[in-house]
Amino acid sequence: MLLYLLNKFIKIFKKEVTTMSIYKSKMQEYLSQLREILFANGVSKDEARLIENELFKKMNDEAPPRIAVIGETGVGKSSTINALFNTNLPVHDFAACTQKVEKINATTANGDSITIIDFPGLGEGIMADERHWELYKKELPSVDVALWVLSAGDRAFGNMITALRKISDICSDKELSRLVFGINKAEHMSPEKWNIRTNMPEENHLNNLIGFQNTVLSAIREIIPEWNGKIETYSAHKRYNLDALLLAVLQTVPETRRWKVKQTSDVASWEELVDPEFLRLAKQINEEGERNC
Ligand SMILES: Nc1nc2c(ncn2[C@@H]2O[C@H](COP(=O)(O)OP(=O)(O)OP(=O)(O)O)[C@@H](O)[C@H]2O)c(=O)[nH]1
Ligand SMILES: [Mg+2]
Repeated sequence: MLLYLLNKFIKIFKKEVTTMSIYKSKMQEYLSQLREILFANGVSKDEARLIENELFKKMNDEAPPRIAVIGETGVGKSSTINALFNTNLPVHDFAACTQKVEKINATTANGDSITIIDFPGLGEGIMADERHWELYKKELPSVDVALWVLSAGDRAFGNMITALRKISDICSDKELSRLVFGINKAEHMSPEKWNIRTNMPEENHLNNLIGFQNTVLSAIREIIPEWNGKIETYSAHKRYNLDALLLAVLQTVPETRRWKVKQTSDVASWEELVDPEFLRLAKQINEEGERNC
């Protein structure tokens, strides 16, 4: 009976508590309800305390969310993980680098634990691809989110479309709904008008990034029409939009597992690469604008 109650409690709790921020208040609310149920069932105070401790242990022992990073070789999967989580995964400038699945226990800036799985890239060669697909098939069903990384401006959609078709064959609809797409190397988009002072694309560069993201979106929807997930354009090197990318990933963690992570993110900021004089001026203008409102 108690075990049944405990499991039921955990199930309801996880459904209701979708963010860490309401974790504590909800936990208190549920604990007092649980105590009442326990006392009504003749459980003593000491026994109730033991059950509460057991409950906390069970909740905290739950494995952290598992995020897979997938895509073609060289798009910057390992670099993205390094930029997001300050890890030191090997990166290669011209040869395929990651050859086996690397599991990393990382921590977000909020202190939440997360398991990141860096996959070998697709498109390295026929033999390597066969090996890598076996890994994808084995590991993908057990992840909470799969981040598919692409490279901005890469028009060779043929490989992506073949890979996406294959993914849609090996994954269930539920697994497909957990795909997030990240378009990396934003500064490499033509016409490469990256403003070094602001660490942001200039207008025509930004327009092309938006256009490219829409083209990718249409290609995805053609293969997985029911996919309604998130897509973000970013740069691992410039740290541009990394916070939006991490947020998109965390918000895709299934509801029953999301309570393990906060939905806000705080990653290495693009501001660190902005000209300090520009930043000071921008902040000043912003503050003046707020005062005048
Ligand atoms: N310009 C630019 N280059 C990047 C960016 N991110 C990664 N790169 C470069 O892209 C190349 C490949 O990066 P990796 O992180 O090794 O790519 P990967 O997808 O992990 O490659 P595999 O392990 O072979 O699958 C390296 O030369 C990186 O420096 C970025 O944001 N901008
Ligand atoms: Mg790699």
